[in-house]
Amino acid sequence: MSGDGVSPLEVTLETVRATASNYNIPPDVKYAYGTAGFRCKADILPPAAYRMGLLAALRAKSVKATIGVMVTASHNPPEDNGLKVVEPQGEMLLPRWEHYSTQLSNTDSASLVEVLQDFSDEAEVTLTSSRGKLVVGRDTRESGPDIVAAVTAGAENLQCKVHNIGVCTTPQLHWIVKQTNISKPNTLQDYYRTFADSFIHLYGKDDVKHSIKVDCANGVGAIALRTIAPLLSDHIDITICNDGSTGRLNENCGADFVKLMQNAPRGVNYVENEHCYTIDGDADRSLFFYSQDHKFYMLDGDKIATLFAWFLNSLMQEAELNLSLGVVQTAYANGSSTSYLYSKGIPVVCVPTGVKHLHKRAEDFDVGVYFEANGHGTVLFSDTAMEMINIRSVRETRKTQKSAVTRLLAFSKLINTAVGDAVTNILAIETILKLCKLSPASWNEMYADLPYRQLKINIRDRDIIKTTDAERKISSPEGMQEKVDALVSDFSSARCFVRPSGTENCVRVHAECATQREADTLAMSVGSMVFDFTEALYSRL
Ligand code: NG1
Ligand code: ZN
Repeated sequence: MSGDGVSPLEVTLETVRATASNYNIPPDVKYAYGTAGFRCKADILPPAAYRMGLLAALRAKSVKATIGVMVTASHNPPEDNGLKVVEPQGEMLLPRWEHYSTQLSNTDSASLVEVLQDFSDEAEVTLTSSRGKLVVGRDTRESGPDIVAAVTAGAENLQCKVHNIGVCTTPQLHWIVKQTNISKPNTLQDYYRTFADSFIHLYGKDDVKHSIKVDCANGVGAIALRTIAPLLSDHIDITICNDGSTGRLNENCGADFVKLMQNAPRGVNYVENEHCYTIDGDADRSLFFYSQDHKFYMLDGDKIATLFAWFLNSLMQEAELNLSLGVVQTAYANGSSTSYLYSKGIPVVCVPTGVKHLHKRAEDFDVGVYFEANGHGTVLFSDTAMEMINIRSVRETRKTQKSAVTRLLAFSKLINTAVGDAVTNILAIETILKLCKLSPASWNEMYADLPYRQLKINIRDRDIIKTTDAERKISSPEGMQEKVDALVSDFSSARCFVRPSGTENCVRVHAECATQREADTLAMSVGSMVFDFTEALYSRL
């Protein structure tokens, strides 16, 4: 009790009551913690952001560690924003806490204190405990500072210390959170130095300096690349395109645009066989592209996963390391990539969309490569794997084995294992291509992509569609999957699935067929069926 008889808890709750009145939820707004946290129009986000500040503080207290909040809407248009919570080792928020997040973000200001107390009881956290810290970062969106201010207000209301690292990429924030919790160098400067050194060590130096071009989607990736490029300039030249100085974020450029359009981004002048990359608005995805004989080729997340898995598998075999290696994909993975990996004896697992599902499953392997087709992904090395690789790198005396194990160790240091990282993945790809003397065409020819088409269909309420079997089948509304099956059966070798997006207000239809024309036709007919089917349901309501 303080001198006037008011307990510290009462003081805290009173502060929350007072601040919450500045963050009332607008009428008719419903927030949901989806595939990548909250995403919506930026102007309605601050009330959710304030509540997430409270929740993040609770989470930090409950794990007695540093956790993170990243303010970004990744590939969404500039007027959107979003935020997600990062767990102590850099992973995505636990499902139980996602549920708390949705609940708390929809709690009106008057009931906030009560719900907060319920959560703290359930999670066995003392609201006034001073343990745990929060690191907050944001991408380059104009609305970022207001959202960060709202998160900070929430966390500070619960006396949680907030470290605002300002503008950063999503993977940098994840890395900083992880490094902080394992008491390793943890600043943005450390990030650049660590990965630049790892790259230089493994990539080496040639008489001819290679050069690459990167489409930065007019986002934060341009800042990260501009900072790391001078550290690498004796080894590789990086040209930054779409750096945000003229174009709009994610408009006609960026990894999402390139993947969906299957076309080059605007603003990149490239010549035949030049190594080009495109990344997204918060720099956690990357794709490779090049042209040959005036034709555009894009190598997506599946191609990157197979390149990484093939490289690591070869090194593990050469080093005679008895470790498990597997690849985790989603339903969007191109069927050819899965067949290719199987043909190489590499196990493949399919999980629902969203990095959190892939990351978790990849932990089951000693070396787990995970990628979404859109370019999100990384490699995880188990403690056993790292221990074995470290010991062998010191003790191994045979030349071939020693060289393989040394490369494995160096590669593991070039990977941001906290989360998929466009910048470090670009450096890792360039390294593999150089060490293995692979041209873009020889990498691309590892397998031929099956033609596909992905469409976004706007229906009134996307949540009406529920899926099962790693999102490959519709479980509800009843009868809709049968209609998809019937449309698919018109083609000799086709695959198609439908799922509600977790980040945009749409339903995604994905079709894969023997020819592009068939894929386009199938996607369109399934898309219009979905629209008509749901419209008919509404008209009956
Ligand atoms: P949704 O909107 O749930 O499909 C999209 C991507 C995911 C993931 C998240 C997070 C596709 C088909 N989906 O999710 O892979 O990247 O955004 O950014 O690309
Ligand atoms: Zn992203």
